[in-house]
Amino acid sequence: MVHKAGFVNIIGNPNVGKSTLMNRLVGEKLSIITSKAQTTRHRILGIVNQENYQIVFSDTPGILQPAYELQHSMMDFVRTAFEDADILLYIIESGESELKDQSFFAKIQHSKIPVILLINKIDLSTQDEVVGQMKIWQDKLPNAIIYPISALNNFNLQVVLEKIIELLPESPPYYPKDQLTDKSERFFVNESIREKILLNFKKEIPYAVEIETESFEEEENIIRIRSVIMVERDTQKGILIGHKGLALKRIGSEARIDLEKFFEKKIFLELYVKVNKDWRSNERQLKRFGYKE
Ligand SMILES: Nc1nc2c(ncn2[C@@H]2O[C@H](COP(=O)(O)OP(=O)(O)O)[C@@H](O)[C@H]2O)c(=O)[nH]1
Ligand SMILES: [Mg+2]
Repeated sequence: MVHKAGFVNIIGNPNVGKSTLMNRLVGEKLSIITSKAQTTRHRILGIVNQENYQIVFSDTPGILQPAYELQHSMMDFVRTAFEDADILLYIIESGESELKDQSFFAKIQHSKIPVILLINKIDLSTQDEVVGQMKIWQDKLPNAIIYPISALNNFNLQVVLEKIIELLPESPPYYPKDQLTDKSERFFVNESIREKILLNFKKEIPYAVEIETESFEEEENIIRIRSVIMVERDTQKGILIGHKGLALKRIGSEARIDLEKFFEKKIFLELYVKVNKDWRSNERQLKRFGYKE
């Protein structure tokens, strides 16, 4: 039997639907999704296993011009995704023109590996607009294979998956066949809490937040979790906790509902807030949170 396996790395500007796409292709909510840029901060693997193939998808942060140390690390994750890809999935939003970083676009143009360009969110466009977009992109990236899709509505994703399988190199699997991702249980707890903070707070709070799960204890009928939410300043701590602790309570109960689905078990989630001054610009803190080697 011929076995195929490879790395299929998803890249693109912020907010185009990279995480939605990976979750759909893998069939699990591995990456958090919001309408805000910089929702995804890490490179997250999602592995699809079948008897005769293994696809290792990578979701990556949206491409941006980094302004502080954390964002530099985020772009390092994008860079590594270019280096080990067997297939690039370059995803754009209907109507979008340029990548936020020209050097990344040049890498796509000169890529020696197959590039699949996905024009996403076509549920928001007319048929004529989609046809026009496909023409424009075929000129810009003559070597790319182009598909219009709607990740949200699961439209055309089966066709994309079949193309990926066709293009996969012959190789033994890279990961055990029962493995779904490279991230730990604690990582998904942290991300779930961060998603609720992104959804509940405007402005700078979500960008100043990092979560650390201090304990994760699985018992027969329940998982007991204690996580700390770190912010950069005292004022942010007050906002996160809210009047009579209501804001924090809401984050906790929304995250718990998602985590009970994800782990298929009852969850007890304890949250508290701590100030970790300017962690986003601190090399040592970024290492501690897994943003740097
Ligand atoms: N209308 C529409 N919205 C989408 C589609 N795919 C993703 N979105 C939305 O676009 C936003 C960003 O999605 P996300 O997957 O987090 O994008 P990422 O930043 O590229 O990872 C979210 O609000 C999604 O619900 C789509 O096919 N159609
Ligand atoms: Mg994302």
